[in-house]
Amino acid sequence: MRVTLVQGDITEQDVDAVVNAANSSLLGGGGVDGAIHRRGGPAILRECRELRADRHPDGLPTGQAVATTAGDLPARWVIHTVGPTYAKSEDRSHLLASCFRESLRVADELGARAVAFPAISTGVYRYPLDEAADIAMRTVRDTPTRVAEIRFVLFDPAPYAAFRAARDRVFGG
Ligand code: AR6
Repeated sequence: MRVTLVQGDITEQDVDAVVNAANSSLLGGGGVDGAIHRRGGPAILRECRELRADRHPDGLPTGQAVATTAGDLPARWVIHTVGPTYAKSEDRSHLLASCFRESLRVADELGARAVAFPAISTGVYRYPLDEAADIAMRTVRDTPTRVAEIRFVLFDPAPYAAFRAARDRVFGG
């Protein structure tokens, strides 16, 4: 398994599956979620509504993941996962780790070989970048998977630098 880093837009990645930093409604939002639905077109939202009605009437719980097709995106699938909001008073790192573990489990079920992840929870959900990056790297290191490439796609220079430093810490520079 290779861990790669790209500074760019996750909706443009030519991979088997892209992971969406969704919310539990599965009905769209801002950030990565907004970009994926905008670029991917209405097919993704249609499938999200069906998943919501059939399997998650109360919403997708934090830390879990589900897949839809990817509509007009270059990828074949979107794996929607719900990160935790950051709270100083409570350690929610297990929920963020669960997003990566569950997304890789779904990727294995789909047979995806290359999977792109955004910096889940570090935008609207305010998780500190360095912490989120360490959790991401440690969890992908410790999760057995048939995925051959895990590509972290960071929009801006600051998250890119944080994830690169975390990769060096966790995997050795
Ligand atoms: N490609 C890659 N990274 C991006 C892109 C993009 N196109 N757009 C933003 N980022 P966020 P969260 C970065 O807020 O914190 C939504 O409303 C962004 O700079 O997308 O998990 C959902 O519906 C940040 O570093 O996800 C939820 O309600 C990172 O992606 C909520 O936001 C994640 O930011 C989820 O919040």
